[in-house]
Amino acid sequence: MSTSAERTPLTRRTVLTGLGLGAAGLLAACTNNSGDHDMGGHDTGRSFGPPTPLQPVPGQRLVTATLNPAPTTVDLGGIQAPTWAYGGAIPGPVIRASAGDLLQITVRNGLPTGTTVHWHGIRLRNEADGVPGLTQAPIAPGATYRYDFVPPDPGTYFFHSHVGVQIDRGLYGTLVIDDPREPGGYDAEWVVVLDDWTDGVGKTPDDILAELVAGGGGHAGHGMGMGMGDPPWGMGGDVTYPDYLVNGRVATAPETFAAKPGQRVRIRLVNACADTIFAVALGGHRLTVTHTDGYAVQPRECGALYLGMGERYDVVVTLADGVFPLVAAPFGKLAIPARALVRTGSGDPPAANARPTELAGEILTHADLAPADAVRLPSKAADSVLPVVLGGGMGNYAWTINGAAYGKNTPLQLTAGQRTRLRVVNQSMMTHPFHLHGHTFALASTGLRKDTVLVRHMETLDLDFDADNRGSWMAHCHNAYHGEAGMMIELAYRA
Ligand SMILES: [Cu+2]
Repeated sequence: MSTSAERTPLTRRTVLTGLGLGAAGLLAACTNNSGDHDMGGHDTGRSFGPPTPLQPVPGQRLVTATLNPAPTTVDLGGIQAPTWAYGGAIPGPVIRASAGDLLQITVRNGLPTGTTVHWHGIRLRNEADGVPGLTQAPIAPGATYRYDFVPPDPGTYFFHSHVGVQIDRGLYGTLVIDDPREPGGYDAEWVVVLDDWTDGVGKTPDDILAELVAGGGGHAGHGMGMGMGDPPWGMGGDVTYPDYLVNGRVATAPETFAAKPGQRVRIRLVNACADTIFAVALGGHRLTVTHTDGYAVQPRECGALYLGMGERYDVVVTLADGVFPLVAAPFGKLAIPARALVRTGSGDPPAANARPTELAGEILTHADLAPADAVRLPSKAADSVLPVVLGGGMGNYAWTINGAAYGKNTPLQLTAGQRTRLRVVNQSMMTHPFHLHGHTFALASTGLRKDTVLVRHMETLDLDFDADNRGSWMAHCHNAYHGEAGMMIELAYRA
């Protein structure tokens, strides 16, 4: 095994395996060359040693947890779904720590294939970022790997597999980083995780990806184009799912949150979907948005908000008296919305397919928000501007950044210490949730701090960040199918 840190020249093999488990599996099916796809497409020509452990420094709190990704059968609410999950349930566990704590998270891989865990939104040390072929080799079946890192920023985050389209199984959970100095000001806190679901009840995510890549999305029968032209996001995803879930439950068997009228509740909303943007509302209530992607915003009231794949929003709501649906309506897809129920009094729940009137009004997007002053990126001119052109379409299911798929496109070069601007230009006809690893950015337009942002079709967004975290990082579309089909790029620091 080579210990060289040098880049290995890209070969056709590297490019193909760089597509990950699903596409590599497809390749194997076509060529009868099983290659290394069982390990999650890790053969990018780089080699990785074991993770470097960290020990707590004096005064630092140590938080440990264990994740057990394994095959299991989950109950979606009367629907049994064989799938892969952390600890036998979806969503996976909530891992909770405070900013500055040392986390040591042990992953015991009970899956029949390689896996990794990515700590989405956390500005962490590169080797703990969980990207196969870029920051580590996949964790082999039966093997154990420990992620040691210190989250610097409080907020609502989540974690998920970064191998292939494993995120579209049940391999996700929530990571809450508390701010010891935050006053709080609410009576209860709920974590609400949204998901689009097929595994075990419809096709597997790997089969869907293989069909999309082989046939072009328009011929794969996955509902391409539904909702085309709807504002503000254009087409509503590539995949039609049998079910949409709130905290792992279908709308006909929802989770019920109990509270008292007049209580103030903080709701941490996480979109763990592979392919679905949701509009979220709590019937009969106004929501006050307080954070997005962990960062405080200037509080903004709304009736409903959009939540893209990989995005998180925190809202505070003062509860009325009765039974109310907390609804997540898939954007641009014909489906029964996902929901939970909020019960503060007597009464019957609304019908499973009821749509709160709030969803018919204005729906908030990131463009309606401004950052809290305390989290603004210090004002500074960009030292470098790097183009990130999102391209491709459903026709041949080729999704690209800067004109080529991941592995064929040229890594973006960062210079340590520079204020860097990513000029994200969406030249495709779909909205893409653009996600940056290892750093968080400020939208140049508003200063809003985020790590994942919805970029509308034909829109340009300038995203500013300080290149202050050395390593090899990924930036990609958080539509799992787009990412695996090539809409990813590496960010590399100059020596
Ligand atoms: Cu995309």
